[in-house]
Amino acid sequence: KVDVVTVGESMVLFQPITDNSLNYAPLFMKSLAGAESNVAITLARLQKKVRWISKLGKDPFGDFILSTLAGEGIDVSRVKREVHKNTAICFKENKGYGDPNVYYYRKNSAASLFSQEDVKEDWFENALHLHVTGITPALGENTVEFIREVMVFARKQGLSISFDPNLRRKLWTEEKAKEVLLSLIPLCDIFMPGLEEAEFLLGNQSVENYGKQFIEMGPKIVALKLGEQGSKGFYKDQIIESSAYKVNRIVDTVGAGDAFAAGLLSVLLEEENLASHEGILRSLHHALRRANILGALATQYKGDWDGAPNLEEILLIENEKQIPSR
Ligand code: KDG
Repeated sequence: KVDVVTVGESMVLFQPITDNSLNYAPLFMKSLAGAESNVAITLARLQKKVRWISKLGKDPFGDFILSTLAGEGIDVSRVKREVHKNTAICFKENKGYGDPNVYYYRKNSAASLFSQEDVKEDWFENALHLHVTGITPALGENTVEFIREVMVFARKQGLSISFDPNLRRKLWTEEKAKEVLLSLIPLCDIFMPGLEEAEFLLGNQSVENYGKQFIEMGPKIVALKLGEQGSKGFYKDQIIESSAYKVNRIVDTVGAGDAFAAGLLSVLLEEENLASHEGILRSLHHALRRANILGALATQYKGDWDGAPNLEEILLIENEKQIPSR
């Protein structure tokens, strides 16, 4: 059984070893970025069975991404390697203040070539849930139709679907982003936007109205990420509030939304919790709390996912217990 399938692009991530502008940085460390693989790794650490599907170049960077994800216990058997295409790369600039800057080198990458015809019969074999983001449709000429097909096909196969809009303004025009992201919301069961994304999609409104309007578009559950204010869950006419997990200093905010998504899914996908109305209400509380904790912890380390806790650790944190040192 596979708990979660996720489809999207991963990139090799380079960031200066010490906080510095990219202009003058002399030394870089190499890691892995990609919203969907961030979610995949965090879920795998929480002992969920995860399948990550993508296209990679047949190059050393593709080898690196594949072996890292396989090493985290993720099923990469459906990944396709493209001989004449590159694996995408990106650079993260963290000057030690403000949100980091991300520079992409991903145009015409292997994954940007995804089209409808790539969706394969065996992608969702034995799987319960699909997680996708609004980054994939922004990547290439055919990726809007591709992600739509992925969602429609997964639904036909009986999977539930979560969707994080992950608005990336550098990848497409605001007009196109708004039109496409809004059109994908009715195809998901769990929608998880941030406050800024809600405002981008629906204009300036109250948090309650955002939740209400997204629910009216079709998703069963909406989890609205409110940063330092925690998060709010919407289910039918219920609103569940969850306060933020306090951290002392923020090192790097990139990857926090993905950690949130993994935390939310890891609880909501416990079968018995999604089976009944009471179960959803009960588990939404716990799901939002775990999501808030994981999101906050993701701001404490430099990479997107590198410091993500395992199940044993998150259970101790949830119960306000010390994590013993190894
Ligand atoms: O959510 C974090 C991602 O933004 C980062 O890992 C890179 O996937 C990425 C993207 O396209 O921005």
